[in-house]
Amino acid sequence: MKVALVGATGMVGEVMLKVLEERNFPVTKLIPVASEKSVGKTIFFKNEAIEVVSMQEAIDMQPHIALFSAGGNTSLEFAPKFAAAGTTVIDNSSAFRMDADKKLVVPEINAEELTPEDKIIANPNCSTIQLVMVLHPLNKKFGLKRVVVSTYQSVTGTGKNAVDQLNAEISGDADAAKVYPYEIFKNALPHCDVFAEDDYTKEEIKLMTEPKKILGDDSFNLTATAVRVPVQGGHSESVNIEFENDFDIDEIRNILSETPGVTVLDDVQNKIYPMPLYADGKDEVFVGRIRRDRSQPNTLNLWIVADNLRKGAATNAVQIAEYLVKQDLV
Ligand code: 2RA
Repeated sequence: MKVALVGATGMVGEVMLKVLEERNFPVTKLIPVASEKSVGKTIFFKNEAIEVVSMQEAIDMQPHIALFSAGGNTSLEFAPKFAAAGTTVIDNSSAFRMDADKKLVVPEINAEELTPEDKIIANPNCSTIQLVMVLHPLNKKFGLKRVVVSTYQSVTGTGKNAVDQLNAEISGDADAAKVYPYEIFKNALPHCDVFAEDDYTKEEIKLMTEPKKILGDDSFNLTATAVRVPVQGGHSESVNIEFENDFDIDEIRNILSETPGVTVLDDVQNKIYPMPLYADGKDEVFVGRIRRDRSQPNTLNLWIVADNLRKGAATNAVQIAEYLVKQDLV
């Protein structure tokens, strides 16, 4: 497979390279693509130094698959050009996620929707992916009525500059470059992405819309608050779920334990619960603190943690590519 990687020098792009190697994806030629200023730089893949090329050079090489993680504007401009040249694009930006004619895919949930005609496939937002991996099996069994999610999101979700800001603030560098409107160290910012309509942020709107498309179910209500915290290993989410039907806690645990890609870490007496410190570098979605919400019937509280750069972005995208290859869709 000829695989283009657009955004190869970014934080997610670097993880995509690592995941492609780890999973031994059948790459016959890797085509790293980055902004004009990075053309000519070298990246390493399978111990081989490969030169970064321009977008047009990559399109002209007609890759089978192009993995994009270079921002929405780049995706909007160049994903259609790759697709027109016959390449199947898997885009990690928000550019196409809610387009009616584009598929929004978490392979464990809805990969079977994919067809050879899907030339631009959207990779969901990181905080969405970990949420729906848990909601999907529970929705099938008990029916979702209302979901309230509060996130505690890693600075890695904003990119390298945000990680640099945090580390500079920790080391007391008064001149640290500011990515966020305030200091992030010793702080929590209820401000992920930009504010849109109704004083919700775009991150919260993604969390309130993408899950319904992925689950193929808009019968339930969903509200979200997204918060940035000085963490690097992954995103955490506190989730309150009201079901249409009652449930048994042990049955909840069993269902989640048997869900591919989900790992239950839930033994509070022994201080076992999901944490970004543990999730960092792993592909599983970890769930714990599973307990009944006694304030109302048929309602559950739980805690979900996942590495937002891996299952939240790079691994999910590569899993989509694996599905395309396995089903001969590319
Ligand atoms: C964030 N989910 O965490 C967004 C984009 N990666 O900032």
